[in-house]
Amino acid sequence: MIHEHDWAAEPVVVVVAPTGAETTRDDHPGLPHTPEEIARAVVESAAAGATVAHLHVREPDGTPSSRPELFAEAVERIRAESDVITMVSTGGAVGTPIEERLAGLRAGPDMAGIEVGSVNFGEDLFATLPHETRAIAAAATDAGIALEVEAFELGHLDTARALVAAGTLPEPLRVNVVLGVPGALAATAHNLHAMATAVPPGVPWGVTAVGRHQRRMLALALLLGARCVRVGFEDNVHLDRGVRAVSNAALVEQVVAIATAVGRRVATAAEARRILAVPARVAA
Ligand code: KMH
Ligand code: ZN
Repeated sequence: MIHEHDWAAEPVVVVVAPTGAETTRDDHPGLPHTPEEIARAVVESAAAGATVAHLHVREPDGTPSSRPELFAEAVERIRAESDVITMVSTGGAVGTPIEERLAGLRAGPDMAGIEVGSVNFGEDLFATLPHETRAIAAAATDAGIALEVEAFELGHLDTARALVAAGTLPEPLRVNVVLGVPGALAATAHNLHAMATAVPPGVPWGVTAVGRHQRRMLALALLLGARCVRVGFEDNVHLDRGVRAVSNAALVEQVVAIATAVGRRVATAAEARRILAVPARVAA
């Protein structure tokens, strides 16, 4: 829900998604592959203002992976050098089987994404059946991992609400609105507004916009009161048309500049934990 009067009152959480599952080194030669490269990108992004890292892992050759030890190493390295909130993907790559989609949870991250429905994804189907959503929700809840719903369509918000009512998704609900996936919700101002107004009151919502409209969609999200904005090579590798970002951190710098220009302060790590209701970690 959009709160008309407090759009600037809360700082904005900057999320970095450094790798994803679809971007390749043809798209950007600096795409992080190894846990060490992923952690370095996250730590650099943290210095630029990011306080959450949305993580996928790759095999050393860049193949999308869900090996638990790769997730564990990435999470461990990030925690050793920053206070960034770690969030693993349970979406994986298109076609990743559910057992593998659960693998990142074994790394003990602070958060995990969760899909509550299916969409076309380019030429593919990115399928998440109800029993798969239930499996992810149960595994994350058992492990004390906070969940963020990845909403690719308006109906996913309805489903998320129903899952909370049924006790399948624990409260508090958190939502990331995803725009610009070919075959799903397009990156338009109308769609962003429709999604933002459909988020239940009090639920922190963020925006991910895939591709060339990212900057404009995130600028609009900042004005509409989004609590989180996401950048990173998972979604887009360009600062501007034909201008590749030198690093994930450069994309963070750009969105921080946009936030500052429209009067949104960027959240500290402690503020990000408060906004997302993710408890501080107790030192092991
Ligand atoms: N790679 C996409 C098929 C997520 O992380 O939850 C799914 C995805 C969403 O990236
Ligand atoms: Zn992802």
